[in-house]
Amino acid sequence: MSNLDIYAISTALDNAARYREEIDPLTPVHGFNLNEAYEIQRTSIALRHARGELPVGIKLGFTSRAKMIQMGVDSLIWGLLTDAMLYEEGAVIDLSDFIHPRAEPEVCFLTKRDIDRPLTLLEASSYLEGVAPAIEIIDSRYRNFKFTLEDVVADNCSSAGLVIGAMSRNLTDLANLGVAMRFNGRPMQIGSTGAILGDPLRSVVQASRLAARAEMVLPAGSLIMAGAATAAQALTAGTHVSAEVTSLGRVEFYTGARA
Ligand code: OOG
Ligand code: MG
Repeated sequence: MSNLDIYAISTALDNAARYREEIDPLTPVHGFNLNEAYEIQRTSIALRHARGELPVGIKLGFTSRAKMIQMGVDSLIWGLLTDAMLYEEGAVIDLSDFIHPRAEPEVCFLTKRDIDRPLTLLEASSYLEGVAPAIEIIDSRYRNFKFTLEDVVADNCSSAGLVIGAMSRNLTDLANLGVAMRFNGRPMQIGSTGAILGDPLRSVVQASRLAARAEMVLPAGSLIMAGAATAAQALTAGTHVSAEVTSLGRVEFYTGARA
């Protein structure tokens, strides 16, 4: 048994997110393992729930090579989403809500049945209500976005913001759709949904396995962020940010000036 102070570490990460103050990576000092990192993640999200934030679903991270290479990390991870992370589509998002935010184009699923066991790829779509183009705003609480796998898991996989476009029921043929993220109309990241585990539906399969392993039921009506199709791009003030996924449509927001 380690005598790791899970609660103290969770509180430090929660405070870093709440007060937008970056911190040094924690593993060099505390040396926790992956299981402990997920325990820290759950404990720090419990602090948000205690303040009234509601669970809205989960996100997967490092489901694409582009992201693994950008961040120097090579395992699929997952984090917990709350309603406080949701921003309205088309909104002006104040960058002073964040430390050093980056945007990445994703697809987001909405579930229609409880996911309470590991699913196969064939059954995944029958658990889904719809799919939408989405932009995730990530904001590592660690200085310069530098972390180990355990650090980023403890930090709830850098989760900070979500902008989700209109849901479509077209859940077939998601495996090779064009993805383009534009800043002020200029293409910044171009890719394909195929970059997400070969088919973003596989993110639903992975989510079902991870939830089952954690003995967690993902209730009907949950969001599942499939993971970025491309590398993330740093956000600056005064930018119109859009992500377009062929046949699913476009999602957009604006960045407001820092205070
Ligand atoms: C971790 C989050 C990874 C994704 O879509 O791959 C992620 C990070 O890059 O800071 O959200
Ligand atoms: Mg992401």
